[in-house]
Amino acid sequence: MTITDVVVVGLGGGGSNVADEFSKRGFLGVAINYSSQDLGSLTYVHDKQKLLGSDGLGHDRQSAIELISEHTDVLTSFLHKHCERAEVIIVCFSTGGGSGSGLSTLVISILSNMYPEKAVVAIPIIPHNEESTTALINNQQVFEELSNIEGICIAPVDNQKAKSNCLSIGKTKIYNLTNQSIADHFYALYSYTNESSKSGSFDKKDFINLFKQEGYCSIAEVIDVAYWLEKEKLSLNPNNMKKLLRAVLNESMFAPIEYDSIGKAAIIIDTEDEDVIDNIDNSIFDDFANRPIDVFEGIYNNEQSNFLMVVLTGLSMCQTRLSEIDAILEKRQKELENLPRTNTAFKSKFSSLSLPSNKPVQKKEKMSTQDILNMYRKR
Ligand SMILES: Nc1nc2c(ncn2[C@@H]2O[C@H](COP(=O)(O)OP(=O)(O)OP(=O)(O)O)[C@@H](O)[C@H]2O)c(=O)[nH]1
Ligand SMILES: [Mg+2]
Repeated sequence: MTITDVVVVGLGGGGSNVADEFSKRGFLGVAINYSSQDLGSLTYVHDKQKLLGSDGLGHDRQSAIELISEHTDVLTSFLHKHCERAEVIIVCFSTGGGSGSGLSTLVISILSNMYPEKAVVAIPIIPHNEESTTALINNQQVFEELSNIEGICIAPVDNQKAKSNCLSIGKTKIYNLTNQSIADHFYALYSYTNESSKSGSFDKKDFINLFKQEGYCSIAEVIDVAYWLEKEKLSLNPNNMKKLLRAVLNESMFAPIEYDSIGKAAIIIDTEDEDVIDNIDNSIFDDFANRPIDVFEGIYNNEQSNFLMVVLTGLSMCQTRLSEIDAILEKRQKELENLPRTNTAFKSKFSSLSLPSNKPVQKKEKMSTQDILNMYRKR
């Protein structure tokens, strides 16, 4: 059965690929794009909207807005059709391209204006450090625009994380790994809202309230707590669980977080090992400047599981990551300034050389296709 209380809207190529992964896991997912090829490559989304005016925008995010200005009702009625019944609306897009990046803040503003009572979660995908200057500039523009929209939750995914974690694998695999990992996190969290527990359940209202929090979001998921502790050479105690959380956040697909404020948090613990449960308490938030205003807990005792998930919302903007991109852009600007003026004129010393065998070309009368055809016709 399709999950309809959480709807995922994918914008542009990258964003729609993420929406496709959500749909594969049972969420209602839809895609919006200028490119029919990109839309054609999706397998699981429930509906697609091709926008008119162009077939892809070649990283020009400004024209996404200009082109949509003639057809805004197409966009709003598509959004209304799919988001009306949802409680949480997730909007995925890459910030570096043209279509998704250009449409993103418009779509998010339309949605939060149309549904002030719903949780709107933006998932912007930040380009990695080696990407084009245009991609990096587009990213900075999107984050400036996002910071002017009130009341939304922003979970920034960072392609640089996957690139640094898996140095030897190609671009497509990096994208797939990242997309799957985002959808897996949300699916795992959502799935717990259907499970009951004597020790405290994380229910659907908790899920919704968690994402209604304004600010930035990150998710740390530990499939096997014992394995991670061993890997980090840590024994089981509350202080080390805090270190574990920090290490897992560092390795996640999400952009590096800031520790200067936190709004809400969810802690899901699923293990039969009571020691693990007893060693996780609110001291895991000691690294933050304040304690969360609300913590939603879900404690489950499924056999053979040793699972921990911590979701943080209401964090500060990912300043460190955005400043890093500013520094790269500054360096590239200096490189451009020091470049000699691009020379496009070419003059060869030999362009008018006449070879001995060169006979002047005799001007021939142009033949019609019928004449050529006649030459080959059987007489
Ligand atoms: N994680 C992830 N990143 C992607 C994926 N596809 C593209 N990207 C990133 O997105 C950027 C390119 O944006 P796209 O989403 O392809 O662009 P678009 O929104 O379709 O816009 P145009 O094609 O320029 O009109 C690149 O900088 C990549 O960093 C994907 O499937 N997963
Ligand atoms: Mg595209």
